[in-house]
Amino acid sequence: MTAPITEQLDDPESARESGQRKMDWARQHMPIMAALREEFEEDQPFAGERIAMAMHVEAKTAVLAEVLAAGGAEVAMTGCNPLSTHDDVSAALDSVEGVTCYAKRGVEDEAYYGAIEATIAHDPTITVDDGMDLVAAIHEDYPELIDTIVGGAEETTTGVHRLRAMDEDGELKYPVFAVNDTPMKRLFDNVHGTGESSLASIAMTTNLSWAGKTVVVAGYGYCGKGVAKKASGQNADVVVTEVEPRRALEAHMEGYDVMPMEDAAEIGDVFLTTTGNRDVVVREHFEQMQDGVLLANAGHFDVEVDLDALSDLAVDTYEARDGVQAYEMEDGRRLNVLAEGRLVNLATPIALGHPVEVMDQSFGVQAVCVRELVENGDEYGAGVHDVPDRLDKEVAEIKLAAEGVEFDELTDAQAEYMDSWQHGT
Ligand code: RBV
Repeated sequence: MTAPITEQLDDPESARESGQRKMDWARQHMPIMAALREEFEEDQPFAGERIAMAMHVEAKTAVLAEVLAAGGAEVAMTGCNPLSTHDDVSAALDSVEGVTCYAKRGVEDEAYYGAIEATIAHDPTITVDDGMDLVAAIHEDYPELIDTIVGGAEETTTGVHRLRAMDEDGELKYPVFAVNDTPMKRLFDNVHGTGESSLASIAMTTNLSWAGKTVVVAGYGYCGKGVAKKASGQNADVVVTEVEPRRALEAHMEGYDVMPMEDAAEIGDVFLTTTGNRDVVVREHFEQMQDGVLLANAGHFDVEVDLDALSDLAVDTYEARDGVQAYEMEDGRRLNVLAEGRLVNLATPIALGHPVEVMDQSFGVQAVCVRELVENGDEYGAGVHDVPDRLDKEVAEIKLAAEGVEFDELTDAQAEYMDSWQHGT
């Protein structure tokens, strides 16, 4: 089993200082977390709870963990992607009272899963996941813990998708909130967060411009929409590929070129996958691509670009830049893969994840979901649950108050009008 990060680093003290500065910066831009921290410090809602978390271990996530700990929880944290951990933040988090952090960047599978097991060894009463690794590990290897687990919360589209599949098979044995599906998460994090952070990470990693490029966005879900919009805003020509007819039509009506990947492969300069599915860019596409293309993925798992097929086709492969692996084809074309096909906004060497303000919202929803599990957990049966609207609205109201934005309320007559069907012309 993996040891806490402090025991894994040569110089944990300087790592801790650097991580603390990053957390301090994040905190300054997370008014929702600040408000919830104040409430939790006072009420201690999580006293006696043990919360296991598997998320991207960087400064914003660390703020979520410390806020839960400030509310009385014992928190055990690890990563949800081997390349997204910031070791300095991990060390800083490990030194927060009530938190143990096991995440280390770049570890192999054994240490990655060893760290997940280490968090599970804390006998969690609540799980907080980004991608469902904890729920999966507990159900497969530690089912004896399920009885004492109040519930869980899931951050991302792919995790919720997997959980719903598990639920449909009757295999999900405790309640889990679909944090991803709330307006406060999906309309901001998936759209603006993924759009901004993916493009920023690609630009910083390659030092290349968006203007004049043909950018192929695979998938026009919430993430795809964000990426397409931001790329278009940077003066790129955007091509969208889709499998769902209404989304394809939506992209078409937004003014993007919509076509099969087979055709897009020939014209794209940058390929960015956001589908959550596997085998989106494969051998026959690589065969068509131009010299110098960039291949990046913004979906949760590294299965969208078929790297095995790319390796098979390549006569040579080398690190073109930090975070960029070039695959040279027999005819001399070079296809450049960013971040090993993992989440490009989190897994390149310079990646920082989504902007702080966006994660404040997503993690605000996480935090109130954890509070809901503690307060009313027995009202939720095993399975995936939508986050109650009142909780999502609570988070929105905290943010609006912090921004100094006032908004209207329905009058009694308006509320009655909206609830009635008798009123016509
Ligand atoms: N995400 N986290 C960050 N901590 O910087 N950036 C993005 C961060 C989350 C986001 O909410 C998305 O649903 C998930 O990562 C995909 O793994």
